Parts: sequence; C-alpha cells; structure tokens
Amino acid sequence: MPSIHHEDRTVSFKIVYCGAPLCGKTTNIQQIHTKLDPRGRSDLVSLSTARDRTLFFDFLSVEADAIPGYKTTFHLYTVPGQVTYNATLQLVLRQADGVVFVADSQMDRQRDNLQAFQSLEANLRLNGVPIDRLPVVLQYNKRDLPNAAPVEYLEYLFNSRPVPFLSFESDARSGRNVLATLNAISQAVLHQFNAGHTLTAASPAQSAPGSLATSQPSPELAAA
Ligand SMILES: Nc1nc2c(ncn2[C@@H]2O[C@H](COP(=O)(O)OP(=O)(O)OP(=O)(O)O)[C@@H](O)[C@H]2O)c(=O)[nH]1
Ligand SMILES: [Mg+2]
Repeated sequence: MPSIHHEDRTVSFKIVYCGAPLCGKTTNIQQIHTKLDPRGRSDLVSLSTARDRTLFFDFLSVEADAIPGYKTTFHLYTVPGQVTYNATLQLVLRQADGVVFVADSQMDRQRDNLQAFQSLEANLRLNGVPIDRLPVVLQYNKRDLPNAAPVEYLEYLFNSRPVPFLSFESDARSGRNVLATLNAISQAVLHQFNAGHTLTAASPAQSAPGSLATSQPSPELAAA
C-alpha cells in the first residue's frame, strides 16, 4: 500500500524482489545502486551472512520524477531465498505495492524456482492480496549461463495465466535488463496507483488520499 503524505508532498511505494535462493535478487539491487545517480538513491543496506547470503533483507530507495508536485520514492527490498526465512518473506511482503519475481534460468533450478513462486503466492494470499491483483514482473535471470532453460519453457512454468505478467531476460551480474525490470515494475505500480488515486501539483496539502487528478505514469530514474 503506497504511503502518501500530503503535508510534505511525498508518495512512497514498496517493491519486493523475490525468488529462489541465489537466483540473483541482491545482485539486481547492487546493480541498481551502481547504475543510478547517487543524488537519486539512498545507500544500499544489506543484512547478510559472512558468505553473502541475504539474512534479513537488502534495502535501497530510489527517487523518481513520477507524480507532479510530489516527491516519489520507490523502496526496493529483497528477501532471503532460503525457505528457513519464510517468516521474513511474509513480513517483508506486507504492504508491498509490487513484486519482481527473479527466476534462475538454469535448468536444474526450476524445482527451486517453482517452490519459491508457490511460496510467494501463498504468502501474498496470507497477507490478503492474491498475486493476480498485484503488479508483478518476472525476470528470467542468468541468461548468460550455458545451461539456461529456453525462455518458452520458463514462460510456460511461470506465466501461463489469462493476463501474462511482463517478463524480461536478464544477466544481473553484467546488469543487462536490470533497470528495464525496475522501470517496468515501477510503471506497473504507478499505473495501479493512478487507477485508484489522483494527485496533482495543485493538490491541497490537507486533501484526502484519492481525491484529485494526474500523472505521467513513466518514472524517470536518473542514471549515474
Ligand atoms: N552467471 C551469472 N551469475 C549471476 C547472475 N546474477 C547473479 N549471479 C550470481 O549468483 C550468485 C547469487 O547471487 P545473489 O544476488 O546473492 O542471489 P540472491 O538471490 O540474493 O541469494 P539469497 O539472498 O541467498 O537468496 C552470486 O555469485 C552472483 O554473482 C547472472 O545473471 N549470471
Ligand atoms: Mg540476497
């Protein structure tokens, strides 16, 4: 659920990167941190083990020029992929405005991807938001590896639904399509927000959420 503050004219959204262990969630956030202009993003906060496994979450916030008259911020979180941290997944998913599901393209990782996807669906349901009601973007990562499964197969596994999610092929380690994925989920989140709220530069500071008019749906993220 977006957080709207009319007094200081800010709107913030929460986007959560989910997926199986080691699929590349943290690498996405690290690349975003590297690629974006430091003036438009926070420092990267990572709570990880000595072996770089995400322990609680990674966090990065990114500012975008998305809603006229309002400072718009996207708070990006990753969750640990390991099933032992399911309670963390459920907690971090709470109030999420959008989800990026990162799938590891390697053929032998499909069982883990499916398990992670089912766990995502179950936790969203427990939080009262079925996956089909939430903006979701799929990212088929590690396309650089020789044992990557065909994209058609991944689409069959994760995207056989009446209204398919947007999906991207990526190589997060080199940064390929990392920002494209972020732009797509940000736009989807803004699109959903605009369908239920309208804000303008002229919105009175004391106006109730969901009252006035606007917005250009495409956030401008400043590259470094
Ligand atoms: N070849 C290749 N390796 C990648 C890619 N993306 C991530 N990796 C590597 O995969 C490993 C795991 O990446 P992480 O980003 O830590 O994965 P994670 O999903 O955050 O892992 P957990 O937090 O433990 O669930 C690291 O060694 C990365 O360098 C990619 O696109 N291609
Ligand atoms: Mg991680």
